[in-house]
Amino acid sequence: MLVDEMVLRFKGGDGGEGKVSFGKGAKSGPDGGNGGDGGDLFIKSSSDLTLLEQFIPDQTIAAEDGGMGGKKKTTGKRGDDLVVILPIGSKVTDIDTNQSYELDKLGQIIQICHGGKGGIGNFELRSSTNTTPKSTKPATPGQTRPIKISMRFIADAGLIGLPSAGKSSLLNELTNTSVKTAEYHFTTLSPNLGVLPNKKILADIPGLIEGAHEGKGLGIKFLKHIQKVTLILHCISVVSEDPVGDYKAIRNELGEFDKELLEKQEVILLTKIDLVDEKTLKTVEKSLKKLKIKIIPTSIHDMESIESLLKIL
Ligand SMILES: Nc1nc2c(ncn2[C@@H]2O[C@H](COP(=O)(O)OP(=O)(O)OP(=O)(O)O)[C@@H](O)[C@H]2O)c(=O)[nH]1
Ligand SMILES: [Mg+2]
Repeated sequence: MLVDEMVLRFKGGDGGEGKVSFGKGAKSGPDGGNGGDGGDLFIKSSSDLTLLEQFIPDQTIAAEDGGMGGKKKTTGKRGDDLVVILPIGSKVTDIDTNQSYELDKLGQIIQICHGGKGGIGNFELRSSTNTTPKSTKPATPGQTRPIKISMRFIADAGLIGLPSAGKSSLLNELTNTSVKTAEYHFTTLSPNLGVLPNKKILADIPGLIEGAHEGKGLGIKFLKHIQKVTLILHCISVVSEDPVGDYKAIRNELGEFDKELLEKQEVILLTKIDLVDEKTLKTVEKSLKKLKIKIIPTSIHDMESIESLLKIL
C-alpha cells in the first residue's frame, strides 16, 4: 500500500557548545573557541512516490548538530544541512502552528527548520571587567517542529485502463522510468509517476476492471490521484477481444468514482500495435472511431509512435 500520510518530527541541528579553556603558561589567557551552528533542515521534491515509506511514524529527522568549540580558539564544525526528499505533491504542515508548505514543482526546495546557534567560548567572552571568564554563552537548540506530511498527487496526465493494457510499459518508455511490467494482471499495485521531457508529470494508475467501484480487483481508490490531471490517456490493447466494451467498462468505473472525471480531456492510446497486422489494426481503429475520441496507435517497440505521442503530450 502506498503510504500517503506521515507524522514526523523535523529538527534543525543543535548549536555546539563553546569551550572554556586557558592557554598553557602563566601569561596566556582564555582561549576557548565557539561552538559551530547546527545545520538547517530543508525539504525537496522528487517524483518517487514511495518516499514516505522510508520513515517510521513519529520518528525525529534531524540535521547535524554543530561541533563543540575547542582549545586554542578553534571554532566547532558547522553541522551539515539535511535535505529530506519527499514525493512531489507533499504538503508539510506544522502541527503546532498550522503553517504549511507545499511541494508542487519538481526539485523545489523549502527550508523547514533552522539550526541552533553555536555557543560562545570563553576567549570571545573576555572583557575589561572579566579577563578570565570561566563559563560560556550557551548554544541554542535547533528548531523542532512536529510535522504532518500529506501527499496529494500532482500529475498533468494519467494512464488508465484494464490490467495489462500496457500502462506501465508506456510510462517507462515516455518518461525514462523503470516501473515493473509483466504479462500478468495487477502488476502495478500503487500509482507511479514519471517526468516527461517537457517536465510534465505522467501518472500510471493500477489497472481497473469492471466492478472496481464495488471493490473488484484493486478497486477504484487510486482514481483520486487523477482527479487533478488535465488529460486522461485511456489505454486499450489492440489485441483485446472487445476494445469498445473495454472502453465503456473503464468509463463506467470512472463515472462511479467521480462524474467530473468524465468531463476531462481524453485520448485513447491503442497499445501493442506491433502484435497485429495492418488490417487488424484498421478494423480495431474503425470500431473505436464511433466513440468520437482521438485515437493514437502506440507500441513500445515502435519508437516512431512513442515520439509522436510525446509530441502530443
Ligand atoms: N508486444 C508488446 N507488448 C507490450 C507492449 N506494451 C506492453 N506490453 C507487454 O504487455 C504486458 C503488460 O504490460 P504492463 O505495462 O505491465 O501493463 P499494465 O497496464 O501496466 O498492467 P497492470 O499494472 O497489471 O495494470 C507486459 O508483458 C508488457 O511487456 C507493446 O507495445 N508491445
Ligand atoms: Mg502496470
